[in-house]
Amino acid sequence: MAKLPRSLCLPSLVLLSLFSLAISTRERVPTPPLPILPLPSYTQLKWQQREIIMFLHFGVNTFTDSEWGTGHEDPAIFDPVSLDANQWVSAAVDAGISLMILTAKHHDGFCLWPSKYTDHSVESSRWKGGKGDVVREFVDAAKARGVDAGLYLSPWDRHERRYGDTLEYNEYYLAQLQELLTKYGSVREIWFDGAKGKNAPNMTYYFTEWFSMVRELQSSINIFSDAGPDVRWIGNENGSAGTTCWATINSTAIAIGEAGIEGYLNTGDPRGTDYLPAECDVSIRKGWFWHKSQFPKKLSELLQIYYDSVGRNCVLLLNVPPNTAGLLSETDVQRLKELRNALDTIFSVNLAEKCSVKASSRRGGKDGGFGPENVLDSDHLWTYWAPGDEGEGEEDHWIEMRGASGGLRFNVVRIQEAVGLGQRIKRHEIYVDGKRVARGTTVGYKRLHRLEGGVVHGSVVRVRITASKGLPLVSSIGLHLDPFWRPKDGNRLS
Ligand code: OTN
Repeated sequence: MAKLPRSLCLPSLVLLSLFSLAISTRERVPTPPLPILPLPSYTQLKWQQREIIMFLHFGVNTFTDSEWGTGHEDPAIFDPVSLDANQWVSAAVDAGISLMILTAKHHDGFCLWPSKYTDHSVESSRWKGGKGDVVREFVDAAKARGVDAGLYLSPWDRHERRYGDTLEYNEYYLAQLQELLTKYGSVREIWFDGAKGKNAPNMTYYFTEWFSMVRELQSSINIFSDAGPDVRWIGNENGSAGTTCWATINSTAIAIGEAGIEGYLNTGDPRGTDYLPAECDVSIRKGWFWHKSQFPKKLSELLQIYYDSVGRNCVLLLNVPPNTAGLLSETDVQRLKELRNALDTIFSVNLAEKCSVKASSRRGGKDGGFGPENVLDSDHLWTYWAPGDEGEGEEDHWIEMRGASGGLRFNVVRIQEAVGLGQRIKRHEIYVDGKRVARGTTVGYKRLHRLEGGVVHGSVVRVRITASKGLPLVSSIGLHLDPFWRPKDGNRLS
């Protein structure tokens, strides 16, 4: 073999050793943990990060002071003379809401758009002389402010004479679905309500055909119904998820409109084969539609609902009903602003950010890229702490934040999982200076603990993961001070 000239020997040897070092180092860089199925889709993750979505129940019920219309209402009663969808959207934007869902047709069958398939619509109303289109004004106002639009199309229709004839009504319903999903631009959520009166004619809905049409016509949409396929119902209308709440569930065990599954919907299933996160729908008032005699919930109630929904791995679908003028009532708009201001006051400061952080172990060692410092950055999904595999089998994994001198004062702990790789944590505990201050089961996209004992003052906060499916992957931890929290017997802020 030809000998290398001396002048070339040294650089080549250096290069060779660097190359072999690179190879060996590369071999030491850990691969990310394998995902644990089932996993969320891109549209589900985008939906989950919205946290709060606005529901808008509006229609003939607004003018009859009722919740379920009979289907015999005279369209002439519909006349929201001051309707301004821009006002609805401004209220949503000011509340930090990025998606709004309008009831295009509720159970009474009255359509808020000039459907070609029925005269029971705005076209027969006094509003704008029958030339108006509420859906059009809604989607245009939303688009103008960069807010996404969703639509609700009630399967149950108390006006349509075809209802009860399975083939004819499904064809009618598909025709209306096609109108809404082809004429009004991008629709990001379609809402199939399973509500139906006890005496309603029995009929079969062609959900498979409905869903495939939705998929064909709207590429970035999430489909809501009790049983998904993208978003499930939480099983109640008071905005409260289970303290254990899995995004996973077996969709074969649930059906739209089925009674008796509310508990299963509320908690999900750790062995669920489908990733089907839950939406907690609740109204800012007592009713879904606007009633003159009603008023918005107190801020304290709405905050608790936020903790019991968004703080339990769900999305809050908060209904704000337009009134007979076609506007959101000022009291409701003001309450929404108070809610946003309160949430910003609580969560805009994370006391953990100034802490030093360590963990029971880390995947790939110091430079592996999966260290506990990842829970303090602004990415709540894709950067995360991963324990080392050597942690497998040990009684638990833990991550610890140590405050600067003077200690930490907080009454809320926020924990988030990297759910893009599957929801994993089954049980966890929180300690301050060695004393347990909270414990829980699931975490998911987000788990919020409002500490029962009120404000705690300490230096070392340890989050222990005492059971999980595979390795727990914690993407974010927050320590917050909620001045609105009034624990039953804990110490209060003021
Ligand atoms: O009177 N109801 O129909 C009713 C009362 C309490 C809770 C729910 C309902 S209907 C229920 O609404 C859900 C959304 O809030 C889902 O659409 C369910 O399918 C429907 O049955």
